[in-house]
Amino acid sequence: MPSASSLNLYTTYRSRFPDPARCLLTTPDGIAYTYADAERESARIANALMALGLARGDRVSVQVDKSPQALWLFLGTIRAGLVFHPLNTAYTEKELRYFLQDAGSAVLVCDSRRADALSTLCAALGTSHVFTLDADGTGSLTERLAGVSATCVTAATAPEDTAALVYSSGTTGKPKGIMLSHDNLVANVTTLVDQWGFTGKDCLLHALPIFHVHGLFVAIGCVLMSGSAMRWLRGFAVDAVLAALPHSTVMMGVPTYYARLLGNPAFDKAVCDHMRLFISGSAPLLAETFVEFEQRTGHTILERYGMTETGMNTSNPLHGERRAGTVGSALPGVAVRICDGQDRPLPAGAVGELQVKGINVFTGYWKLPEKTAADFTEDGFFRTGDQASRDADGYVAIVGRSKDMVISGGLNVYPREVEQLIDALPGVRESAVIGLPDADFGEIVAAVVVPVVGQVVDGERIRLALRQQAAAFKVPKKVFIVDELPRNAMGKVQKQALRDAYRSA
Ligand code: MCA
Repeated sequence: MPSASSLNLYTTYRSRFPDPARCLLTTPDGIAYTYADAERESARIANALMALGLARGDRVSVQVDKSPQALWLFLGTIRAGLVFHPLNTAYTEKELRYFLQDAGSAVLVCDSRRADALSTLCAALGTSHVFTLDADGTGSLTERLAGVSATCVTAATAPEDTAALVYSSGTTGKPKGIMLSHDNLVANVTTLVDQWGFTGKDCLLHALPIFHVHGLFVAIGCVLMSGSAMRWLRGFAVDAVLAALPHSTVMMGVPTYYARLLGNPAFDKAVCDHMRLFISGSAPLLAETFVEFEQRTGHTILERYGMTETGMNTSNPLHGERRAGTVGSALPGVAVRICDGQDRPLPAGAVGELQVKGINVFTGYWKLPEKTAADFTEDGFFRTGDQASRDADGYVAIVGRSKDMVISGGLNVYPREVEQLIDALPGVRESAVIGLPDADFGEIVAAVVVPVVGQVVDGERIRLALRQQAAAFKVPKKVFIVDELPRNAMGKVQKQALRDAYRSA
């Protein structure tokens, strides 16, 4: 039996489930799944995983397309007391090798098209179990569930036990595993449901991928914790969103979604008639988008701010003024401060590093205690690396980043990782990767490349070579070939000079 100090994310979701016959999700093909389906199918997956003889805390790595079965897999992994390790479907085999090895995965679930190549990789890495799960819900995982009991006792996990391991790249170019505990995820989603007014009457339009914090723990979490329903789209497509909006009440998205909707004249007040809330995050929402959206639909987008390490930290209010260019104020239970270089809090209006503290903040980087220690202050605040200011009313505005990072369409890209790949290509002496403004993605990744003297390199070839090694969202959309990079007196590449030079290229 669970002890008094146990807390499992699934059990918490389950405690808020409505009548089991209520609809949980409707697929793009119009197939409806109920809360009873979620309970039954996740139990079968939990039982099948436990039957493998895995130990509590073992990592289940998952690189699959969005499907209801993928959601049952997430829930089943949590119920079994295992650690869910979601992977972007865009990752190449080279990237997967790193993730599986670093995570020490016990299980990999992947698409059947990649099964042969990844089974060989897993055999080499010691990942004992490989299953397939395709977008249509078929695969060896589903076959394995035949005859497996549809009831299970959810594992009693401690609040600080890791529920999910989510990787994010870093300034050194090596992705880091972010350990999110049951406690972190429960605390954050409980706050969000309350702050954003989710009830069983809501229907969330879900177009996000489910391998990131935004689409999984925030969007699906709010639905499960409020007993509401969702309409699923496989990905973001304007026509499909326009068709789903009249049947939905809430939408969550990255700014690119809202910019693309505004690009279609059919997106107007009438199509949003049934909606109560549009939420934006994962990247800065341009004030122009906020204003145009309001003029076109009568809705003000609610912008909030979070990170994989912390879940959501601040939010504009459900009731009250939503201010363009701000991410709102600290969520209940989250302490937010703006500090100088010595971790001293600054007064209202001053720009400094945004630091956060609360149960929402992750327990640490996987196998990187020194990196974890360096990213927290002595008094336990997490250094976000974002530069921000807070006004006298508590509204926070993110004004820049101290980390060298590009956010493209809501996905973080670390230049160092891309530079290392480019620099290893034949004929390349060195490179600098920067973010350039883009109307669709917010920012795009661009590379400025210096060839070895006497050699010729071609931008398109560089893109093609990178495409073999890295997910497409990391591949520079633009490549500029130059004779040398601008450097300061210390020899450091002046990225701001490059951004200024190529801004309008
Ligand atoms: C796809 N591509 C991209 C991106 N996505 N390039 C740059 N940035 C991107 N975000 C590439 C593709 O690989 C392809 O390249 C080309 O662009 C078009 O591919 P397609 O599949 O058509 O992509 P898309 O439909 O245009 O996708 C753009 C998107 C998608 C809809 C904005 O990236 C998306 O859904 N982003 C959401 C990401 C998200 O969930 N972030 C949350 C992280 P090629 O032509 O070369 O093949 S969680 C987080 O940030 C924190 C916690 C928070 O606060 O939420």
